This record gives sequence, structure tokens and C-alpha cells, in this order.
Amino acid sequence: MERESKLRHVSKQFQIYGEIRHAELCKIGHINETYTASYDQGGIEVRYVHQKINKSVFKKPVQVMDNVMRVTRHIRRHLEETEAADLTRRVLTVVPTRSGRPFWRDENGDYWRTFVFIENVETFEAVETPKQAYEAAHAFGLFQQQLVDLPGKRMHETIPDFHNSRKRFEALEEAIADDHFGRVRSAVLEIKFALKHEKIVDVILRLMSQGRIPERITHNDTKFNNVMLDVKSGSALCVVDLDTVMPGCALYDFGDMVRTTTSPTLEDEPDLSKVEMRLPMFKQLARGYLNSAGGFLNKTERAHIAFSGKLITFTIGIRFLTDYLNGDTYFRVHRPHHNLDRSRTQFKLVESIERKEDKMQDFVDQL
Ligand code: GN1
Ligand code: MG
Repeated sequence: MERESKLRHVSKQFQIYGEIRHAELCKIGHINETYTASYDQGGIEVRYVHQKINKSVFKKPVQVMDNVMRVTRHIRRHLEETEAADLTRRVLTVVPTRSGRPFWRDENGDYWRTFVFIENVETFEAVETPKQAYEAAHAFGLFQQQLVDLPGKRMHETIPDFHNSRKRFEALEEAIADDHFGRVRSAVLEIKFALKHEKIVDVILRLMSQGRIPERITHNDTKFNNVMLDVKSGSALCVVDLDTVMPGCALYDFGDMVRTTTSPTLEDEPDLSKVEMRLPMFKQLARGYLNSAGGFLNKTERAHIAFSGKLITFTIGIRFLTDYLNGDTYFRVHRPHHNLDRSRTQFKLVESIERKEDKMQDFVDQL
């Protein structure tokens, strides 16, 4: 089925009032297939997001949607209590199917879901101002804080061991040993860098197993482009991309913000001389995060805030490298060696963080 008529077919499955006019593929994101669709509802344009879940990454889409529903409902309830205005712009709203389910399964066994489109917001691939870093960190900290009192059973682990840096490291070792695509020789320096840093992969895992760092409900994909900023005020309104919300470590969320907001570059910047952890950005990030999450973080978590930036940047770097060696099957690529470039950029950032780690943590300690 060609795209237009496929989307028309998808749109009919959901409780949407209006006729679909036009749908556009959204090019951001490495995993799911996302469309922005506009509808004509009695002469007024309303927009929705239709998304096909990548089922080779998310093997249990029903569990993903169960998590998403619990989290969005809970946050909405909190917002209603505070009588905040503009709720559909402050938390994602899932539009149910005509039979009341949170997703629709198509003829190929693919899962589709629909969200209300958040209007008058923008996202950025790279941070432009320190205020944006503050806003992003505050928003993700608030998100964690809103979920501290989520009632009910433990959330589903939609991707087991998602940020388990030891397992990610083992996967890299396996990819190097297999070398199925003969790419090891083109990644010698990156592999060397990764192997040299093995010692950092167990630090947080150990603290968690000792009970010194607790499991919390975390977002797990706190890239800067997952925060919606109000077009007028520049304030963060909403965080999106909730597929990996699950039990995790609060620090991993902070760490991925360091990865995606402190360097002026994109994650695949080929010019490494531009890749750098900028302290002013980090400071705003730490301020924003502690202003919303500071109330529940314990001492051990606080003491590892700077370290978490290094660890997550390193871990995502080895994931890119592993995918490169395995023939680019996980992250969508747009050019040859794309995943290798991405890993190299992460490693450059790790080096920059390493040089400034003490200064970063000193700043956090005096907040
Ligand atoms: C993936 O699809 P996207 O861009 O939101 C990945 C993250 C990585 C990120 C790197 C489910 O997120 O873990 O940090 O790429 N998501 C999944 O850009 O693996
Ligand atoms: Mg994502």
C-alpha cells in the first residue's frame, strides 16, 4: 500500500474527528517511523502524530504502551491537581483506537499509536543557549519527580538491560571477535579507546547492586530533541519519546543530557575539533536538574552527577561502534560509516568530560 493511502487507513482506526488532509514523515529519531498528520475538523486544522513502533527494537509493544499509558495518565492527574493550563501541551495525550485500545495492530503485525500533536513548540538538535540547557534538565528532572509516587506494580522493562554498560561492553567485545563485516580494521582507534575505558562500566552498576543508588522510574532517552520548548517563551513544556520509560537509574537520564546538550555539535559531527563539553552549559544543566530532582536524589546519586555524563556518553558510543561492526542493523544510518562517526564523536566528548570532570562535580557539590 502506498504511503498516503496507508496513512489514511491508519487514521481511520483512531478516535479522531475530522478528515485527514496530509501526512508528513518526520525525519528525526533513529528507531520508530513517525508521521505528522493534519486533519480538517469542520474547517479547522487539527494535527496528530501517527507512529509505527519499531518491533525489532521494541519486542513487546503492548508492554511499551502499557507503560506509556500509566505514565501519561499519572502525570496528567498531577497536572490537573495543580490546575495547570494547557494540559495537552504539558504531557503527551494518547488517542485511543475506535475500540478503546492504546494501539492498533495492522495487517503486517505492526503496532501503531496516535498522539495529540503539541502545537506552538519547537525542538532543537543542538542546544543554542544555556537557558535551553536549564530548561531541558528541569523538564526531565520534573518528569522523574512526577513519577516518584506512581502507584502499582513495577513497570515493564521494555528493553531489558537498556543502559547496562557492562552488557553493552560485552556486546562490543563479541562484535569485535565476530567481525562479520570485516570492519574491525577500519575502527582500530575507536576500539582501542573503548577497551581502554572498560573500568568505568561497572561503577554505577555496583552502587546499584549495593543498594546505594536506588532504582527509579526514568525516561532513559533524554536527548535534547526529546524536549518540547514553547515557541514564545522558550520554556520547556513537555518531554516526549516515552517508549523507554521504565525502571532505571536517575543518573543515566542526567548523563544523556550531558551528552546531548553540552557540546555545540550534533552526535555525528565529523569535525572532532568542534566537539567539546562546555562548562557553562553543564552548569545550567546541573542547576535545572537539581531544581526539579534535587528533592529526591540521595548523596551517592549527587556525587556521581559529573561521572554519569562520561559514562552515558561512553556507553552510547560503544553502542554506535557495536552497531557499526555488526553491519548497521539497529540505528538508522544516512551515510557510509555513519555509526563509526557517531561513536568517534561520543569518544571525543568523553575525553573532554574527563578533562573537566572534577570541575563539573565541584560545581554540583556547591549547589
Ligand atoms: C535512539 O530514536 P532515538 O533517536 O530517540 C536510541 C537511544 C540513543 C539514541 C542516540 C530505543 O533514540 O538509546 O541514545 O538513539 N533509542 C533506543 O541518538 O535505542
Ligand atoms: Mg528514542
